[in-house]
Amino acid sequence: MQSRKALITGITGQDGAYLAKLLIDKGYEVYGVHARRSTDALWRLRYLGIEKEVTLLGGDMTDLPSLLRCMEKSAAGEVYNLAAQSFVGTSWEQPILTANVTGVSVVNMLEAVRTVNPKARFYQASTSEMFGLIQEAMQSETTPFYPRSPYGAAKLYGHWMTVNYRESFGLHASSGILFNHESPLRGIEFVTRKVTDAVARIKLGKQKELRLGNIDAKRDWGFAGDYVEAMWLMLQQDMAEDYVIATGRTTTVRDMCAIAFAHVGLAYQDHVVIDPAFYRPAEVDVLLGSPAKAKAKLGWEAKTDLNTLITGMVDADMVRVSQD
Ligand code: NAP
Ligand code: F7E
Repeated sequence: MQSRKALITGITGQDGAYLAKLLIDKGYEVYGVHARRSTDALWRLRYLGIEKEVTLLGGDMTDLPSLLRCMEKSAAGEVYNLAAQSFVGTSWEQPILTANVTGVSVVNMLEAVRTVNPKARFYQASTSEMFGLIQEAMQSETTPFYPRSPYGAAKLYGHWMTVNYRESFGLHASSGILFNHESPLRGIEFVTRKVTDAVARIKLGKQKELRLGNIDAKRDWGFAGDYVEAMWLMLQQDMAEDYVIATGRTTTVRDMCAIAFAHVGLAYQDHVVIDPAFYRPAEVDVLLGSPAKAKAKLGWEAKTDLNTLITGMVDADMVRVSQD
């Protein structure tokens, strides 16, 4: 039997690496769009032991011809569009780049699919940041959107264009509205990893304090490894649809910190310093997702609780920091 072929944009990111591993384990031939960088971007693929098992194709999300070539060379039947400028804080500093890479580029990928293989199934990495200033206490697929950052607004454009290409051209295009998901492979600028890395450094005597912004913000945090399974499940359905992927529980940054510090016998109050430099121009105060549709239609639910997630990230950072 011929192996199934998948193309992942953003393969060097947190989700791209976990998704590539999942697909390889399922017997897929995995291709990734790889934007040239002057520094090493392959550390996550190496961490998961799959650097040699994926085929990287040169390309950039803002360069349609390169995406057309990636579609042709890979002959992919499933396309997972994960590439983005994904850090909310940076989106106020680089709003135009964020609009191009996170928003308009979704249409580049949709056009590449439509041109080269309109039968390919397409996944768009949408986000709970589209709910922003929440319009319902628990956000679901029918909750109105109200983005609060250039990132959220760019993602909302990509989301609606995915819906539009499904309705206009009949593409099998699904949008996963994923709430925050974390792992030891999370970028260091995001709050969970910033905390777990700092906890390890403080415990090992390499750092004294941790400077944070709004620790009263609440997020619905899950494990990235669980969430990539939901992406794959969406593309196995007969009908393309949009799904919220979340745990259904929300926690403050403060309580997440407490878990991380307590794991190594420390109290967060002794080390966390509030620094307004990390406040955002407009905050998303609370997010809480309803995974009811995903459970009913995909049979998906989050397997990893916050305590297991955060303590596992601290353990991984203890190993990393001790080898620095
Ligand atoms: P991430 O770690 O920041 O990865 C982003 C990926 O996009 C990287 O591989 C990056 O490549 C690539 N990329 C950036 N600009 C590019 C360009 N111009 N051309 C080609 N590739 C480019 O993000 P993540 O956490 O894995 O998230 C995956 C996707 O899900 C993103 O679209 C994100 O916005 C969305 N999302 C994430 C979450 C979450 O909680 N993690 C929740 C909802 C939605 P380099 O490594 O070379 O920079
Ligand atoms: O912030 C607060 C911050 O940067 C979480 C991305 O993957 O998830 C992510 O976006 C909260 C915010 O993630 C610091 O103000 C306090 O309220 O970890 P974060 P995010 O902004 O929720 C969504 C779903 C995505 O789609 C995005 O791509 O934590 N916070 N102090 C801080 N945040 C950071 N980064 N650093 C601080 O010092």
